[in-house]
Amino acid sequence: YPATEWKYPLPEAGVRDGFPKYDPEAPAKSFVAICESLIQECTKDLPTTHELPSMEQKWIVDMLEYNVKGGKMNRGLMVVESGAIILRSQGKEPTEDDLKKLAVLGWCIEWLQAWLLVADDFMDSSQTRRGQPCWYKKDGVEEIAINDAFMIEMLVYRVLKRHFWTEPYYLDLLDLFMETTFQTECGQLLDLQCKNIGLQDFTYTRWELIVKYKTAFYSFYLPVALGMTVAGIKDQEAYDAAREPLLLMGVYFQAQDDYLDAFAPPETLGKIGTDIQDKKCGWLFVQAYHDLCSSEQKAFLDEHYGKCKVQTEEEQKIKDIYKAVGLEEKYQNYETKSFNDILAFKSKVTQANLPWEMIEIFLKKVYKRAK
Ligand code: DMA
Ligand code: MG
Ligand code: MG
Ligand code: MG
Repeated sequence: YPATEWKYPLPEAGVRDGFPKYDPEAPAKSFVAICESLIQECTKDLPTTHELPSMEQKWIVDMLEYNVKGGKMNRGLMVVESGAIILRSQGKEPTEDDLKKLAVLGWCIEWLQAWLLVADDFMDSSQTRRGQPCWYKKDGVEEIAINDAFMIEMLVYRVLKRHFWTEPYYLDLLDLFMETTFQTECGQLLDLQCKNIGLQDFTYTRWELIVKYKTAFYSFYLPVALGMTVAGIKDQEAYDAAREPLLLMGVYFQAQDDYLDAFAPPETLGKIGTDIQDKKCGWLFVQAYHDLCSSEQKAFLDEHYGKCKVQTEEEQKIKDIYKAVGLEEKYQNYETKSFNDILAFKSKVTQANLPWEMIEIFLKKVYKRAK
């Protein structure tokens, strides 16, 4: 192994013995404690293995602390919950180490999301995230944020290597993370290219394509697919059956994100919406522009959408148009419809020998969320 045998400690048995327990009674708190162990573990040897001076080692620790924590941790906790549900459905009560393993994979998604967001905030010219300034906005960070995003991305693979190298499903994990990252990057490209196309091409179909790729795969399919992988599921049909409703859930989740971008108070949301200034092909815009606006309202959008600055009068006027054309009600109806569309997958999922509960608990968590 040209890379692994060189300065890289192979994962020993009991690699997670010193980690705090995952406690199903206090999921969020114990999950965060495991993140702490991971940050220590993946940075402590860098001065010897990678000749990294202590200033840079400290940079990485601080950068991780700043960017991987403070989120809702939905995706990460989903790995543990779905993995545990599947193991139980197979008649195996998850062991302490099973739960730790699932939590480590949960943090791998949270770290994946962290670097995607560091890059996303830079590309979307955002100001705040999770109630604090975006990383690239910090004094002394700026362009270093680009390398930091790549750094977090690769730390995920170092965590995977240390914890899963000897598992029979190690290659499946790598494949899943790499493919999901590529899908997300395709989605981000579709999202970002909107600045180079005309508003008439901001269709509902394009919106669905963007959000399926930029959000649904990594946010909903990946967590459950990881749980299934750890539980030893190899049947391709089972993954296909899980993927369908989970992608729908992801699309619905991004519709919520787009709605909240305009209408949720930034204090609740932890971020200031930028979709109008950024000329995003968002859920609200595609409905308003194509189906609901009068020619006057449409003319206003043509003149100001993607051109006005954040938190200005023009931006407010666009939000007023969204309200005036009845988008709040349309959104409520969309929520109900999505919820029912996802429920309709119950028989397909159970036919693939998967516990329906692993879909249902996440649906209930995201339905009608306010942040
Ligand atoms: C986020 O889309 C997608 C990824 C892959 C990070 P977004 O820009 O709407 O997210 P946010 O509203 O959180 O900036
Ligand atoms: Mg963004
Ligand atoms: Mg974005
Ligand atoms: Mg958004």
